[in-house]
Amino acid sequence: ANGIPEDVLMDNDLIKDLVDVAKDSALLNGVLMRTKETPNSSEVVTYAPFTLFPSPVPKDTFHQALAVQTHYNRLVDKISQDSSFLEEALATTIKVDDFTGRLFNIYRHVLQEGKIQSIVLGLNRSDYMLDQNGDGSASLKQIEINTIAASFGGLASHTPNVHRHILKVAGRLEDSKRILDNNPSAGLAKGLAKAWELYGSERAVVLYLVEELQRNIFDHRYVENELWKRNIPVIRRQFEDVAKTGFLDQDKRLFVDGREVAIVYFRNGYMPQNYTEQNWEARLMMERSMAVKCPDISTHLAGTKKVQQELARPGVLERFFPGEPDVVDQIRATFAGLYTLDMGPEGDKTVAMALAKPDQFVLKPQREGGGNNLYGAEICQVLEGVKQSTERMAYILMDKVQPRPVHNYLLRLGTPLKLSTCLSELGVFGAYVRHGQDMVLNECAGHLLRTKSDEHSDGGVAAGVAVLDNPLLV
Ligand code: GSH
Repeated sequence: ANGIPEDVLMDNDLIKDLVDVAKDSALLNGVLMRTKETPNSSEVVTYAPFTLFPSPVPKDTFHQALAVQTHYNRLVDKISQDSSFLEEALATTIKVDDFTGRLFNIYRHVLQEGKIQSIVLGLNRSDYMLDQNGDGSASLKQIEINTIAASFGGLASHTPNVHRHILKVAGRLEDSKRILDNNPSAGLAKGLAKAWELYGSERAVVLYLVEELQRNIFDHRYVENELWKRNIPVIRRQFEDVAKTGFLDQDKRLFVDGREVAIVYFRNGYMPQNYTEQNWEARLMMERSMAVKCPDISTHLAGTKKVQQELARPGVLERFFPGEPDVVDQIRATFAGLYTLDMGPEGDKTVAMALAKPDQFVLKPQREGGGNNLYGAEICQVLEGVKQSTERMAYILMDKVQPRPVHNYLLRLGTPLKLSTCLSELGVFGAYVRHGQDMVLNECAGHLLRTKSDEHSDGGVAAGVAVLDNPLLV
């Protein structure tokens, strides 16, 4: 309710005009992406995909999501420091999931050798959907928390002006005033800057570890430019560059291309396809180094689906927040039902439950980047194949969150215009810096609303499924 009225959405002449206005506004406001055809050149670029109109989000759930973020920051940070928890939580997963297993090997290596950097920098994004209740209200339910390469904070800092402008041209000035300011670029940069200052070397650089195809470079550049404004030097390199030119000096300072690295900011390295043997070596070298890693290997592991599921067990949050029942309650209120697929009676129960009502669940492997989850008939197919074997332990099962669909137009280069039935996902950015035992920064760094057609069950903007959006608080 209280979104954009249907008669506006159905006014074809108005919509056609607005679409032209909208695309130009996106370009003028720097909501940009490189193209599929020329992903490594800025000669010809396009608008990043976005919705024609902002989407309604209930005010109270929006504020609930912002308010819980600093608690999530602390939670992720606490998990990252708790080796016995990580060992236990991931014990079964690493037996059957090679990728998590390899990450875990690096983790063990670093633990054994001893961490030498006491500065920790976390930049994450906790993603939610609003589950429809019977009475028409909605509950905030966490989909996942991204502790590595949490993206689109840069572009999200520039979409509010686009929607404001579109709404004004559509004759909806009052709605336009309700679009919130948002500046994750500044919030994420603040975290990077703080960690860089603590590292304490003016010449040392922030290294963006990037992939080969760099369509989303403008999103990176917004945060990067905030750093340059503060005279913090930034370089962009790939795993291959680190492998070829990188080394540690006798104090384990990391050098790449002759530059000392203060921070490695991973915008790559979250998928198995990102790694050759040489890249694994490079990741290990970076993790062993004195450079601040964003995220470090333990924080990366804290973001796995298996950890998410273990946190939902009774008593686990209490273990991380002794004497803070309010914090526990706030975090737990955002949990959807999460179920183990480990071998044994509990996991057997999960299998039976999923097979009986596959449409009510999502089957999640330990993967990032979008498009990996399984729904409906796929759940049955996969589970029938693995249910008797330990392979099932590579997955977790989660309640499927069922948000209320809303009509909107999704604007994406090369996609014909049509009215879509859409679902939205609200992300909240967190930034924190810990120095030894002291949290020296712990902030909510802004939000990201993404919207996709209900024809797709899974996938974000980078995966070509969702588009950028803004909340219209209702
Ligand atoms: N490598 C790209 C970048 O760093 O800009 C994409 C990274 C990526 O896909 N990040 C995921 C994400 O935030 C988390 S691992 N996706 C949001 C989306 O694609 O909508």
